[in-house]
Amino acid sequence: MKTDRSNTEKQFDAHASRRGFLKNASIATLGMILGAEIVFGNKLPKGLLPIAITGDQNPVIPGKHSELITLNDRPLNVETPAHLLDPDITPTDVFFIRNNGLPPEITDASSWMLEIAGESVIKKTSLSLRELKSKFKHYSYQLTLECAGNGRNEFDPPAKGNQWKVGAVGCPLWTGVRLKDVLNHVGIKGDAVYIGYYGKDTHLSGDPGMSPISRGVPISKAMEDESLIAWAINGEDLPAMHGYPLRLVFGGWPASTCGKWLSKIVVRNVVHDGAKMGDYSYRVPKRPVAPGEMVAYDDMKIIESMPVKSLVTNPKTGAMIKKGTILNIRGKAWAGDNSVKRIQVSIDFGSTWQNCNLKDPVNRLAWQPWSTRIEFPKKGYYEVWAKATDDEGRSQPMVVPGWNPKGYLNNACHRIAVKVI
Ligand SMILES: Nc1nc2c(c(=O)[nH]1)N[C@H]1C(S)=C(S)[C@@H](COP(=O)(O)O)O[C@H]1N2
Ligand SMILES: [Mo]
Repeated sequence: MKTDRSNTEKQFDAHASRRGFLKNASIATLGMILGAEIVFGNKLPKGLLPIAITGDQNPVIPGKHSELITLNDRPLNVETPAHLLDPDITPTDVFFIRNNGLPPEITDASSWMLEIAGESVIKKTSLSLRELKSKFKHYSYQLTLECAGNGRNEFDPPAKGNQWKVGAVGCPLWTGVRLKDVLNHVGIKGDAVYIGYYGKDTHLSGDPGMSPISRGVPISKAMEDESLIAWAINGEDLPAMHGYPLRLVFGGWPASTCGKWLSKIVVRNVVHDGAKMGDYSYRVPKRPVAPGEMVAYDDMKIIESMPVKSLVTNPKTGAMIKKGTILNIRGKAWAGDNSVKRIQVSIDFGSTWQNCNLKDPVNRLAWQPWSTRIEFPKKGYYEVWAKATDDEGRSQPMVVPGWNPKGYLNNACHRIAVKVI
């Protein structure tokens, strides 16, 4: 069980370290974080920080909904409250942001090049963005991207890293070309086992020789129909923070595989060994471990398809309902490479479950909208819990599952609070 104390301490630590960095930042830097000049910034009393970036009030991030929750501002990490994920296609202005380094500043993408290299490529090739768009057929898919650390805030002992609650997930419409069409065009050798990506963002240390993240997927995932090199989200160019002008998109796998500001793909004859492919990064123990246990790196494996999970997106937690009203409840469910077969809700803390209506995905690897109607027996406080089951019969656990060193793969049931008055 998690104690209140550890939770409070965690929040305090995160708050203190953020403030520590910001305290030393110039007004110009603070303005850059905000994406707007701080007018009268020179009059801000010493020691006071703009409330829009301390977390005391939501930040104003250009192009983003004001209700998003900022977990870190260097690098920028921002999550979505569950109720904003209610539309079937996630709008760009609510889609979460996860950066490991500092995004590049790209104003002109007309000369953007994508290099395809690595031991298992037949001929090292460079393609311009224009060639990519003109040489290959375009495809659009709705694909679910979820950060592997989504839900990390519930692990005890706490796992270091962004304390994501439920909202590091979304399912926008992506447009681009199939990675397999590009790889087949370039030609890959029979010994290819993995692809890796490199992007144009820079390491937090400022060291130009260090990559903030360079991950990838096995060749089998790379060659799937829905694996895209994308330039558009919801019919528009990718915004700067989501990888303009080009990124990878692999639905159902840790979103860390979806390289942003994509400039190079390597086809490897070994498992890609770029930044954040080893140690505890995006890896979980091969066997169940005790909470807090020191796990040897050799006992860790790379996370592949994400586990079954769901969200209640309507009503918003904290909803007040008049006695006698039937509540129309809605949400989304997804299951990595699998599909969701069943979704149920409980209003009695998991004692009994009611089946919901569940739609098919619009395409493979898109999340599935669900809905039902709930009647509450009397006035009082309730929680609605949602539980999805995938097509192989695996269900979400009611409480946080297997502890792991970095706090990945928490697919515990989502809970919302409802008061019947
Ligand atoms: N180049 C690059 N690509 C990246 C990252 C990054 O820091 N740099 N973050 C990864 C991680 S951990 C996630 S969860 C997703 C987040 O994508 P988004 O910010 O568009 O939501 O991008 C992935 N691709
Ligand atoms: Mo991530």
